Amino acid sequence: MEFEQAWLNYTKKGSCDMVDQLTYICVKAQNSGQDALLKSSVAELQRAFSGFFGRQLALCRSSEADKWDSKTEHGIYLALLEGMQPESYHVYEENGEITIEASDSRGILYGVFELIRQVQTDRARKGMKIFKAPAMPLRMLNHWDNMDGSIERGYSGNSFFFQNDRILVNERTVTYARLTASVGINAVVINNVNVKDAATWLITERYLDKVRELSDTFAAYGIKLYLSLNYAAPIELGELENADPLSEEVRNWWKKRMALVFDKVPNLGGFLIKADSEGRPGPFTYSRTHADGANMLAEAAAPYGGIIIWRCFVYNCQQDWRDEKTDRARSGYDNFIGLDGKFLDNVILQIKNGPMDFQVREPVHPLFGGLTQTNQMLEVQIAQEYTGQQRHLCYLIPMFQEILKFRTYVQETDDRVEDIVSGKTFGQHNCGMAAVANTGDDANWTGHDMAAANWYGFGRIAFEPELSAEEIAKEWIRLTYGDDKQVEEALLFLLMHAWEAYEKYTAPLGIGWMVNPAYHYGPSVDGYEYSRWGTYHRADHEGIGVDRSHEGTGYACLYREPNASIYDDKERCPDALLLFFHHIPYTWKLKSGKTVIQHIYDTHFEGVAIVDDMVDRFMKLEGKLPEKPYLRMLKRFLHQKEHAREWRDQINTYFYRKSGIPDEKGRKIYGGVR
Ligand code: GCV
Repeated sequence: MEFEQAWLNYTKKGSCDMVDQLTYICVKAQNSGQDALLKSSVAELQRAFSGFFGRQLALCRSSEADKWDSKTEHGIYLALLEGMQPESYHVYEENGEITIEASDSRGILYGVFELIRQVQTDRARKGMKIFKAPAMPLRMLNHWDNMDGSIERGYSGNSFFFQNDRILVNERTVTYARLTASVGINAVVINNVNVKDAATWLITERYLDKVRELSDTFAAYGIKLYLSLNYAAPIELGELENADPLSEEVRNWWKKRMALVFDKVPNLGGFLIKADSEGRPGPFTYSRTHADGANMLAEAAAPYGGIIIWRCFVYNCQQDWRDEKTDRARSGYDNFIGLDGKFLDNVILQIKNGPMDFQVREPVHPLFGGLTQTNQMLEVQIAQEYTGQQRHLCYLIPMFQEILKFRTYVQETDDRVEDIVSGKTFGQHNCGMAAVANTGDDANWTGHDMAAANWYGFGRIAFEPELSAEEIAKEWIRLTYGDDKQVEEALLFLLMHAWEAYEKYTAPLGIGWMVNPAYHYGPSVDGYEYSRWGTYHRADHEGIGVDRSHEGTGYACLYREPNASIYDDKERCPDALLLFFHHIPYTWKLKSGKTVIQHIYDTHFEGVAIVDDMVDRFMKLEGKLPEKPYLRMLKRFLHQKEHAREWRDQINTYFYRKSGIPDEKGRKIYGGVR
């Protein structure tokens, strides 16, 4: 399949004050010839400068630097030196020379991509001085790719890692690694957390040579490869009768398995595990805890520096909808809070941003701020499972930023989610942020061309959470489509209004879930209402919402103060989350002064109006954007325009019929109540 270069599109105009004198790249590091990362760094600079300026930069080792005439020629220096924080870099200009300094070659590579970004955005100026260090130690993508080539919740074609139970390593893999590394992502899980069939065999001789090849390809771009693991592998590989984490036989089995895997793939980062969740096996079968399961694996992986990332997405997916006391939102917290402090140091708990499942609006997961002695990672999803499936535009970086800035009150300062997952709050080094990936083998990688902004943006905020969503969006536009002001303005407007629009025309006020079951696309207000998944809105003719206050399921009380009291109180709870926390009459007045029902009608009309505006603005870019992406996007925007109406009309009609309360503005809502 053909593929494009996305934001590493070096054909666009860039500028650099010093470019006319720059003729060479000089590497100041021992054994630089053997360092794959330095080689990638040099190659990337050469590619970029030849793309931008048609200028071939020659490569020299430090000893040869003086062969260039220093009066007329200058170079870019890549220098490894002691004493800087891992992965950090300096990029600066002095006397016409550009230097990129770091203590490790990953830092050099990130510095190179920084310089390229500066050139692409016209900021590579005389006297520039940039110092950057990543906020989060682990910045990871989780691919949910299956070995048959399908992708669970994939919206941009098939897997480019797997096909017909084989691992693929090719040109596309290299470009993927370049794109991923260019935004500072340093870890990738290649296979679905639901590990079944052939994927269980990834840790066997059948695949390890190929896993090694892939891991080496990634390593050249500073990316550690991780695998998702089947907790029941000892049984499913036909070697043991059980997978009890406290059985000596099972523990030894894993020790031997890890020895083999790390021997074959020494650069492997570790494993991601979904256990006792949605039908996946886990320690519960043996009446053991998640800590027992995770620690068994961690002990086996520890001698090789392996990390075990254990997911907290654990809940009862066989719930009876009649049962109003059981609350899926509580389950992650209830399952893990009692285990705080019981995990080994090479275990990280991976926690979804909210307690449910990547809805357009959820409160922050209460395990953030709840756990104090356990390594933690934040899991977000850039695959837009519930946010338009990469057919609707939904730029998620503003949402991620809200989550990262959320104060947990676990201590007086440095208590935001961002502080916890950066390791600031508890001094941890095994922590970070993971995103469920949105890529596939479509030519543009992400189905919707503009969904690439989520991939780009995720990496950028995991590295530098202080960047604003707008700055990131601007960068992405500039890098991908060049410096046309009209293009920049229009695409920026689209990106910055997309989440707001999507939230407005879909499920209201934090309640979530009003989607078609199983494939999760499109409106179906009662789709999940009488199901076993624990995802209800409880609407009747008087009101809607789930009572999670102290009088209801008690979920609101899982937060630290003052969050708990705020969420628990209908009057103080933020409007955006009101129906998540409370069952509310349609006639209830929101802080905006509107009733709940009027808010529902208004936001649904507004959401559609924003999309109409977005599409109008987009269509003015005809002839300004390259034809192929323009036409691809146009198709999706026209679909979004129509589909947003479907959402609006189904939601509004549903609530009109339930409540019998007409729209005070008299707009068209589809009948039923006379
Ligand atoms: C990979 C949701 C998704 C599943 C996904 C699961 C998870 O339930 O719909 O496809 O499984 O989350 O995060 O494990």
